[in-house]
Amino acid sequence: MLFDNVKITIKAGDGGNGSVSFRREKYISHGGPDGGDGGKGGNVYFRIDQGQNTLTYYKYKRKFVAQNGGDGAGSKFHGKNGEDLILPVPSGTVIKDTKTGLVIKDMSSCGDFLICKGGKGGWGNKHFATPTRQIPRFAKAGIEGEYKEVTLELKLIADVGFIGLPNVGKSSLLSVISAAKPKVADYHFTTLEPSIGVVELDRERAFIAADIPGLIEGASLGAGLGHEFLRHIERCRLFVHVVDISGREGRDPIEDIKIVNRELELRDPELLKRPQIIAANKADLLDNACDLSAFNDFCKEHGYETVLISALQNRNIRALLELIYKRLAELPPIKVYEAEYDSRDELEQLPSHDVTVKNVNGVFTVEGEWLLRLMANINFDDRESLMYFQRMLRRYGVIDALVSKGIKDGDTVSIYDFEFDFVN
Ligand SMILES: Nc1nc2c(ncn2[C@@H]2O[C@H](COP(=O)(O)OP(=O)(O)OP(=O)(O)O)[C@@H](O)[C@H]2O)c(=O)[nH]1
Ligand SMILES: [Mg+2]
Repeated sequence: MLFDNVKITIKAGDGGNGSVSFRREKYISHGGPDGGDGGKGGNVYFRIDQGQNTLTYYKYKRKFVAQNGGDGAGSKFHGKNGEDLILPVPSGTVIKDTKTGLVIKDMSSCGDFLICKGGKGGWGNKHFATPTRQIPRFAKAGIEGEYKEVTLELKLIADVGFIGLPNVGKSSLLSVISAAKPKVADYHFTTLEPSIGVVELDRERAFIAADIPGLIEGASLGAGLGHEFLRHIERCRLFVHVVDISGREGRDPIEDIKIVNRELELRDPELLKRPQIIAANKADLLDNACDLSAFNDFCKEHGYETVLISALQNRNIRALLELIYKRLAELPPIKVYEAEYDSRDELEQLPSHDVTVKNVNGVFTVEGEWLLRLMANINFDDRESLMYFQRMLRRYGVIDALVSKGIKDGDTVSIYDFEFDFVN
């Protein structure tokens, strides 16, 4: 069984804690604070691995956790940064948020994608000495790494998908036009997982073709293997519908085309609108007296271009490839799924936006679980990100809470490892 859909959980590393420490040396009576910062938690990235065609990597392991940052220590010792974690996926993997089903990222042709950001290390007390606070006996805890539950769905990347009933010669065709070596045999469901091949017409012209397991009646409802694999033709720009024109198995090619098309339509009516070229295979088995007029009329009526081929004898294959290439050139590029998911929505879904505000010697400290989530996504060196942070503080009542505690302009606000002067 092809492994092409899996739910996993991912957690980036937590930031290490800042340290509380004071310089203690002989002959130095009042050494200042020298507690170092915690290290940053490791990030988690997805990376395309061209060598993989399935999600088998995730078959037995479903939880992935990056390393935490180390704690800071005295003498300004900075905690060690947690190592990043790289999760390999085959090209064409669509990452979705498990809860909402929204697309986070389509890993079809991109560099590494940061899925969970490691938490920042907490500041050691060396940062907190001010003229009015010379002996800071506190440091900041590291910020938690991001956590996500995601679903990985493989949707292969191919220009052309070979569809058709079992045993009609889809794999045979792929094996004669590309270097792919799918298994070919004279029984139904020889192909159990999609295979992909690069088809080169000449040096400049090439396309990618995918051979999927045979579809049968009821495939869209789960019969046979088909429905599992319909997902893999969703991105194809063009279908080559392979039929056994010889009727060797006592079948009628017209009926066969109808059956497969009905399954496409049941899966998604859009699939039926996609252009199809009919490859009437096994032409070598036809005798000269054979009448194909009904078949030709049917194809004409439905606007299907047809090529009579023999994969076995390599007959007319070139003509088929030229036609495929010509049609592809007229079609839009392969679909890439747009991201629908905004990590900022996550904030809204959190069950609570409560905060506790304390006035500790004139410094207003604010704490709250959700703030850690928010801060994990803020780049404090970036003005826009910072403005977003301020808006969220206002939206979720942090500013009001500070005011009700009696804060005045110019007072210091401390939110985990971030401090600023209050201005309302
Ligand atoms: N005579 C003849 N036999 C062919 C031709 N193409 C394929 N075959 C035979 O038909 C049988 C099925 O071929 P496959 O390529 O495995 O068919 P498939 O459509 O991939 O089948 P599934 O993977 O089971 O869906 C094999 O025995 C092939 O040798 C052809 O052009 N002529
Ligand atoms: Mg096959």
